[in-house]
Amino acid sequence: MFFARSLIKGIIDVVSDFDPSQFKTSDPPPPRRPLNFGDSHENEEENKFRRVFKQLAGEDMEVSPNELMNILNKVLGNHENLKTDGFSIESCRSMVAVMDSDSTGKLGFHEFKYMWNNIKKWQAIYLKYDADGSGTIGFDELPNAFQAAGFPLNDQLYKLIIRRYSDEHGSMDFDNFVGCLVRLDAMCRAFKTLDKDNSGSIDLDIKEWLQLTMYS
Ligand code: ISA
Ligand code: CA
Ligand code: CA
Ligand code: CA
Ligand code: CA
Repeated sequence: MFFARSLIKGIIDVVSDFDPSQFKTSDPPPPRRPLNFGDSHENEEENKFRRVFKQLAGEDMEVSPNELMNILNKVLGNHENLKTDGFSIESCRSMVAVMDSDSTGKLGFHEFKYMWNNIKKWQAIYLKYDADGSGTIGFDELPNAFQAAGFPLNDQLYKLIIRRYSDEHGSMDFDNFVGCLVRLDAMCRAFKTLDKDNSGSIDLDIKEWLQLTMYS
């Protein structure tokens, strides 16, 4: 009886500690479907993605920063409404580093798929929140766009992000938008993993700090 009561108290504590305004880094669960309905379609999608991945990744079955740059810049060719000066090798090296959870130096199937799905989602947000149709996300459009992407930040952080990722007029183009969100998403996930007791703060020593910041 005591055990049951403390278990229920524990659950209530967890539920009431939950802050819905927290950053949303993980994908929503897949929509419910009746059993055996839509499965073949889903497998077909997955198979198609695997086939494309195999071609992109080549012999080693992993996507290197160079391979990533080529893919992204090729796809950009089909999107004239996204203003960009193209993905640079440096931004692709940084995206691979921050997404490379198994430290192979390249993106495996699941690492790549997670990132691709995010880019797909963020592309739609980019177009929707480019309210003046300029092709870029201006400083006045940025808070709504980032909020829609699951990152309701404060003014100080928006300013810092604009300083780092936007041009001298405060406009962010598409490759910078994606580079910024890949990093923001990954750093939030890293924080959540390290903040095991969900206290909102983490404790790192110098080596852990350098591990986190020097390969990201
Ligand atoms: I760069 C880039 C732009 C758009 C990468 C991916 C996407 C999403 C969709 S799937 C597309 O291929 O057009
Ligand atoms: Ca490869
Ligand atoms: Ca750019
Ligand atoms: Ca990897
Ligand atoms: Ca705009």
